[in-house]
Amino acid sequence: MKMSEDFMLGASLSPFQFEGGFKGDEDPNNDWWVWVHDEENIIAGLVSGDFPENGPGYWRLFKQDHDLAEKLGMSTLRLGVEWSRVFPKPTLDVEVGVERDEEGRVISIEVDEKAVEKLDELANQEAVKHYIEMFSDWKNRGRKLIINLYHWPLPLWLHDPVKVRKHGPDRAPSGWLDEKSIIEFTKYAAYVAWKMKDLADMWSTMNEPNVVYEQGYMFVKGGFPPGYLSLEAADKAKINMVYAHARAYDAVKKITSKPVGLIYALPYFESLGGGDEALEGMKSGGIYEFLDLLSNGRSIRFTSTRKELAGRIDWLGVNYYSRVVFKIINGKPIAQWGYGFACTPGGVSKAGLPCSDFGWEIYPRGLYLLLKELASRYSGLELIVTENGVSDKTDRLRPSYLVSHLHNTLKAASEGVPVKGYLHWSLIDNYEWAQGFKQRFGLVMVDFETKKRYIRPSALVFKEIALAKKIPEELMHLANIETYL
Ligand code: PGI
Repeated sequence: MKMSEDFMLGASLSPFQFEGGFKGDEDPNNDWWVWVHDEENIIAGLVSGDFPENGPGYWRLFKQDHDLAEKLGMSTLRLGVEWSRVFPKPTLDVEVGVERDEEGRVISIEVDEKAVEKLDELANQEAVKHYIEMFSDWKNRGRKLIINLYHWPLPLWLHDPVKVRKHGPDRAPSGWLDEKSIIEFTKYAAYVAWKMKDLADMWSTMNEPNVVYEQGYMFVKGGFPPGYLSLEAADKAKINMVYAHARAYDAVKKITSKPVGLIYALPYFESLGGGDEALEGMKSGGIYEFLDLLSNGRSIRFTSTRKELAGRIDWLGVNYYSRVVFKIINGKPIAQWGYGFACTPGGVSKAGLPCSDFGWEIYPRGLYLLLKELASRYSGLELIVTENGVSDKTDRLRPSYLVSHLHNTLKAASEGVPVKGYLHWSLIDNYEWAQGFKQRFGLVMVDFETKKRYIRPSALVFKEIALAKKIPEELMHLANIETYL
């Protein structure tokens, strides 16, 4: 199957997971840093005891990694900026014009020139310069760049996750639970857009806000900060993040005409035998509410259309790894063990499909079904697969994982779904959050001791496809994951 001439084929990276690796390059000023170093978290087994400062060292080795990406034929990279590197100290005192409705919701934020100049005085200029150097190095190779502004760590001055875990959100800086985060995020977004506007072909405000509020406040055994169980908190964080995205969207759009989007975690939700209505209800209230609000301003929680949220998304980043399977019991969807994200590491799912080192079922057809579903729900919205990959240390499954998912992406495109690119997660092995270094997602392997990069076979498969601008016939056998059992 052929790719269109301008199809964006490449990889995604994030700051926290890739930058660390060498002494002097650490960024200890964010919640994730404190969280993964916390002794109690380590002893409780909430986090691995691995540290990001022992990571692949992209902050220093970015040229080498861009060489690799170029060699593998990548046209596009999604890179990110770390908020806490740019603003290690509070920006709270920088005045901006905040407008609210009768209910107190933040409907507009004006970050004027004076405010941007103040932010410039507060920013860590060395870090800003370094990001510009990294991004320019990629852009100067004539390639495309997507800049993402937030991939999970929050500056410590906004969020103290250990205090929140121990004492609750009322007695510590509480991150997305505090409405202030909307305003501070907007300042940060405006500032970065102002500094780097010529470098990005596309902008993304956030990576997977849904994972942040779900893992932070609902599935607290997952090892994400602040690990504070409260459905009320999850909902508050969710709403504050919708508003933060919308206000940041407005701020970035004022500075550049480039498309501004959002990256979202989108498993494919499926039920075993019927009950689609119950499942649909759950999807609308859960996974799709955030995106519905940003596209048409509507949600059952509000009585009127939220005009200050509607139309605030130019493109949607789709992070797809696996599915979530439900059985409808007494009219309620109940998630099923043995499928999707809930499988045995290295095993076989109940559907007979292979599972990754992480225990995630490999279900490429879910990506096709998801893209079709998104295209019909958000008609006309441009989509990019911004993450798709597999934890597979030995590269046993990755070649087939890659080809089968790309094949399903191109199949959706050939049927008219506006999917404009496929970015693999990831270029190189990196720091997998609470799991540390044991989950290996790289097309390229990293020896974390020596920081040496070694090309895995799947990287060569990627290269063949990138150079041919299609999946060559000789690789099509890999599109069928079942044959690799
Ligand atoms: O786990 C692989 C990658 C992470 O390394 C990325 O930072 C993150 O954006 N991944 C998988 C997902 N999201 C990302 C899919 C959703 C998910 C998130 C957290 C599933 C389980 C835990």
